[in-house]
Amino acid sequence: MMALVFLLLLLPSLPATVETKSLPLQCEDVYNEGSIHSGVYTIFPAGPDTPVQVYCDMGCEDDDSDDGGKWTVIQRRMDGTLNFFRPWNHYKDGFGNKTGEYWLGLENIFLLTWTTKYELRVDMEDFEKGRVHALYSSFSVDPESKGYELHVSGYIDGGAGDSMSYHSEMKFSTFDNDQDMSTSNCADVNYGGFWYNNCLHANPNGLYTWGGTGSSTYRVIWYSWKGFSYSLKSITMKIRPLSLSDVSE
Ligand SMILES: [Ca+2]
Repeated sequence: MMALVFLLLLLPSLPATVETKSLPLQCEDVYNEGSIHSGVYTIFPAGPDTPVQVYCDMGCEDDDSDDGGKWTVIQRRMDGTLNFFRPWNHYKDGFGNKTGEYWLGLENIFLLTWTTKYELRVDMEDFEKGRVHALYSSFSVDPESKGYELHVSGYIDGGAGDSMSYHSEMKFSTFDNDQDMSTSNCADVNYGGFWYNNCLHANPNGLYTWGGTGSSTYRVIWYSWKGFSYSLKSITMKIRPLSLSDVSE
């Protein structure tokens, strides 16, 4: 009797398991299926009907190879060619070109991180060939009903200092959806969309200004490395299921 009940419970779930098995959820799956080179791939964070293009940083092709690769890039600035001063629905759905500058989209980031433990690595570069990073052993984003609230912790220094913890437990804000802790509209004042607090220590989606001087937090800021005026040459936010970090490095 028990065996029969078990079989009946098991049977309906079998076809679905087989059907979705080969669809990569994120870049680690892409890598494990044999695509070991960095580039643009299709992933399926929300299931088979909603393919999403993403840049996969597989490592081992540049001097950042020590980070283990298999990263899903959720945000990238590199040349200032894309406008990041955008409304809520753009940040929710994602925008940009996956071969260049882009934002993956809050809904996709939420779908990836709400069931599996992820780590976050932020790579950045200045205009004097300086390269640093910040690693966080825990990264997740709540559903839209909770304002896509950010949870980031477990900072590990890579020379950049910790400018993300200030943004943890914050909801996401855009100029048309102020969910920050300031009486002002942080997204509007700082030309971006982010998990603004009151307002920021990091502004990866701010205005790209090729360096800069004077206190101007609206630039592409990572305060603990370059202060509140210097706009970074490049910044990349990338995530990976946490279990992988145990076997790499
Ligand atoms: Ca506000």
